[in-house]
Amino acid sequence: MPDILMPKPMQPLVERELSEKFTVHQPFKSEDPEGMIASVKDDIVGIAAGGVDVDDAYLDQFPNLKIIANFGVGYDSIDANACEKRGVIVTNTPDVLTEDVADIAMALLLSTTRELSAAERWLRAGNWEAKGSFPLTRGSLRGRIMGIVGLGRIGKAIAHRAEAFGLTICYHGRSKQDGVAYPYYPSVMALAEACDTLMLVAPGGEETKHMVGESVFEALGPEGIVINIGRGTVIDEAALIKALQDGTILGAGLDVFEEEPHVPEALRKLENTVLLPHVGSASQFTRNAMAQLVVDNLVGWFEKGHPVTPVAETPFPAK
Ligand code: 8YV
Repeated sequence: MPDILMPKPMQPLVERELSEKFTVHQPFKSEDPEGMIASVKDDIVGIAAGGVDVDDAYLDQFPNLKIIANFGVGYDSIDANACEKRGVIVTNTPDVLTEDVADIAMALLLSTTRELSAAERWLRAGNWEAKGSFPLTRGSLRGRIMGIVGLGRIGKAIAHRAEAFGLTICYHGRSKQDGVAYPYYPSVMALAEACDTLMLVAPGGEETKHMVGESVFEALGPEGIVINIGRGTVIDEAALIKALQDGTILGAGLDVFEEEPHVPEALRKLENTVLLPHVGSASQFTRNAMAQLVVDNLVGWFEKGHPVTPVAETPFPAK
């Protein structure tokens, strides 16, 4: 049976199904994880990766590696170009999480705009009875223009929902998309000038790092709402905290942060934020579907000769 490395714990489904077809090495169960990896490194042909940083130095350890199956649609923790140069295929888990993530994006938008978390805190603290009604919210969805950064599968599912809520949609991405009627803006700055609600669905990595900072917040203006469901690194978090503190924008709803699981205290103290612990895809239904896709990619490669969902940098067949 081919040897698979599982560097960190994954869904029980992955462990169960992989162990039927592969020899699975789980260093986190060993008293000497480093020693265990060193003893099998030449045998490892596949990696089932959840939250593992893969760069050239990491790849150097495994001379016979063929495939890395990532648990997650975002694979910014894996240097896919370095993998491509070595002929190592990278796969991710697209589609199966789209609807759940889009739901959470809308939940964050509603919670942030209508201050639902603060309203609930008000009730739980006994303030409704003691002090009366929760103050009227300055924010409302009515008349809002949503600028989506990253109109991929998840971005489109959010747009679909937002249209049903009566929002006007526009977008920015690497390029204008054929067959998409929403207005396109060639930069985040131009998009921010045209909208008041910024929905960030962009992938992580160097290309998008701190794409949203002080000038973008100023362009959004005092009614501005920022929602981030993609990767925390896309936002300059320090600049966001300042913009929220001084009223440059109205509020922010965040599912992702620059240095998870660390969330700066300044952000946690702000009443005009809604903060979630990266739960976009975190239902049992969706996480099981993602886990199954990790398994299917490894089984597909080793039993049928082709992965199910290779990433763009490592297409199959190779170009
Ligand atoms: C992952 C995510 O499940 O898919 C992604 O890119 O961000 C999440 O859905 C999460 O990173 C895994 O812990």
